[in-house]
Amino acid sequence: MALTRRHAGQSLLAALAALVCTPLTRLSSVRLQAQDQAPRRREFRIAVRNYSFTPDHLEVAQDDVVRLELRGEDQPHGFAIDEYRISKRVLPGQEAEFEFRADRAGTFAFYCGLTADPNCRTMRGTLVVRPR
Ligand SMILES: [Cu+2]
Repeated sequence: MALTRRHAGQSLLAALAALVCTPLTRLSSVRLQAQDQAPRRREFRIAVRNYSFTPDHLEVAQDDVVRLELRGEDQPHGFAIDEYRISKRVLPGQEAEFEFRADRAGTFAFYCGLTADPNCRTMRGTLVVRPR
């Protein structure tokens, strides 16, 4: 009787282990993949002053929703990314905020497109969108 009960107990444990452990392992790897692939929201604050963008290097994953807050600090500037058809004005003492979905992978230049001040041509930065 005692032997049967112990045997039944072991079988029950084995069955529980098979039921609980295996699906959990699979579930957690599925969840990890989902986290890895789910579009995220990314926010960057960029100071625009002295003919430069700070930071001047942004890195996101493809399909992330990217929110940029540009803070103008000295004179009027612009912020443009041709491939994403983004062209914004950044005025001194003001913030320009906007969002876009980074649906194209690659490395893209951003720059100030104002032509009145020749120094604006030196204003450059890079957006890297890693492919999913
Ligand atoms: Cu400028």
